Amino acid sequence: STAQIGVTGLAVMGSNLARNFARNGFTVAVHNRTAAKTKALVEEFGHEGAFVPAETAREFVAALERPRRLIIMVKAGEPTDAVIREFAPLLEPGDVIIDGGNAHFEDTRRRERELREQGIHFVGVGISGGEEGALLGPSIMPGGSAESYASLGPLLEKISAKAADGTPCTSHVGPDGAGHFVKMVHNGIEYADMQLIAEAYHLLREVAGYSPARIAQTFRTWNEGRLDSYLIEITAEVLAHTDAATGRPYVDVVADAAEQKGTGRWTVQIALDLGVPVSGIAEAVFARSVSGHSALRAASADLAGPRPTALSGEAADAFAARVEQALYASKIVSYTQGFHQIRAGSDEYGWGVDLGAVASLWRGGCIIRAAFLDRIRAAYDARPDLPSLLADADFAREIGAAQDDWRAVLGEAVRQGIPVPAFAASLSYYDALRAERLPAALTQGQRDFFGAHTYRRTDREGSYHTLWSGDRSEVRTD
Ligand code: NBP
Repeated sequence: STAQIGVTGLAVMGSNLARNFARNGFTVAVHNRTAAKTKALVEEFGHEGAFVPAETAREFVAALERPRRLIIMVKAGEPTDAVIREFAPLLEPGDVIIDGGNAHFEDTRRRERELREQGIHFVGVGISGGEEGALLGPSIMPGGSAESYASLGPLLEKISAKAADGTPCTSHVGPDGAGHFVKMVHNGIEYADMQLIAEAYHLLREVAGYSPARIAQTFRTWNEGRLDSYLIEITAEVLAHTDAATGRPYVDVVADAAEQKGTGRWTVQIALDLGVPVSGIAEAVFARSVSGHSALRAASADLAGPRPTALSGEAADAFAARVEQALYASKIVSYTQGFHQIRAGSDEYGWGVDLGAVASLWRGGCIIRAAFLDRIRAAYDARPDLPSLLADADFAREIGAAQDDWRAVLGEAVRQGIPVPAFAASLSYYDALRAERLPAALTQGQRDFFGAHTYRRTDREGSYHTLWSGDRSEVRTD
């Protein structure tokens, strides 16, 4: 047994992760259900480092140093359970099974519990960065026991992305499902970021009247400022791309129906369970859903409404500058909501997640990597109990400075009939939090009227019910 780590599941993610370990000087045992893939990997990339190919599960386990560290990179769901069933009987107490797939954190909690009974550490690890990240350095979000991190952490720190200051983009997130939970919220934030960028593009196209090439240039400029991020960078690349077959902008020949694999949906489902308002993320998930309903859209094409008329010259450029403000302000709200969800999950499951550390490990390698995350980390480092990102003085000041333009952009979008669900949800969240009184008092009255659900008063302790169908006197119910 010579291998420090093993990877089973050699599709694109597993192969690239195995190569990343090998390139970093580790001896890697490699295994795949279909053995031909193992052979192909070693034939093609064997020169990159030390691989130990294994045809059978038994050979694979025998190749690993103890305590064994075995990474599963197969399709999430039942395949992961099938692989665990195959390997667990071959392992010994103290060994570590790592699931690097996109598992639901509830599955990770279950698997961790079951394997703990056998003395095996099960570590659910969120990995972000796609194929390229897996090969060159992803952002890695490991859950599982602190003991398992002591054995696994140094390897992950070696192969992970590094932030600009050299810090590895990985650290122990918390026990059992914490890593996969944080990866899930990462993807929810990714959906929101992408939708906000899409709305900004739509406004620049229809209201500012910019061409895709001009918008690409605008995003490149924004990418030099506070919006500096991977998603803004690739947005500029996509917008600047020309379709070879037609010579038209690529963005004009792609069908406008966005697809999804499910982690954004999970984020919203879990947020509903935890009672966390992630309205921007939810609108981003729904926006993809609306785009894909072609029959519904076709049936609604004749509905009345304004046709956008584009500005020009300085007015267009002034509007574009406002869109940058709206995008930045909405982005602050998305991250506020996402971090709130991580805090709520951490409280619910007793994970003790350090939010500043999460912001830190997202600074490189992952899809939402951005300069902005340094600021979030600083906010939580300064005040680990920060109740909301909007409670941070710097973010509050920035969003306050952006809000006039944010409102102007939304006003224009509404006037011109351009859908901006994520911008609008973000501004409504901001205004709801600042409101001295919300109409929820009326909601409570209605609930008490039809369901005797009771209410609290602003001026006295206790819970009350009004006898709506009687003499409308008030009774105390507690
Ligand atoms: P896939 O998700 O396409 O899975 C293919 C792999 O699963 C192959 O190695 C296949 O073996 C194996 N597999 C299946 Br399917 N059923 C199996 C079973 N019952 N027993 C054993 N092995 C089985 O691969 P991927 O795109 O590389 O993704 C791997 C994981 O990483 C997934 O959970 C994914 O969600 C996650 N992830 C992907 C990305 C990304 O950008 N693609 C990013 C982050 C995380 P075979 O060769 O014998 O069919």
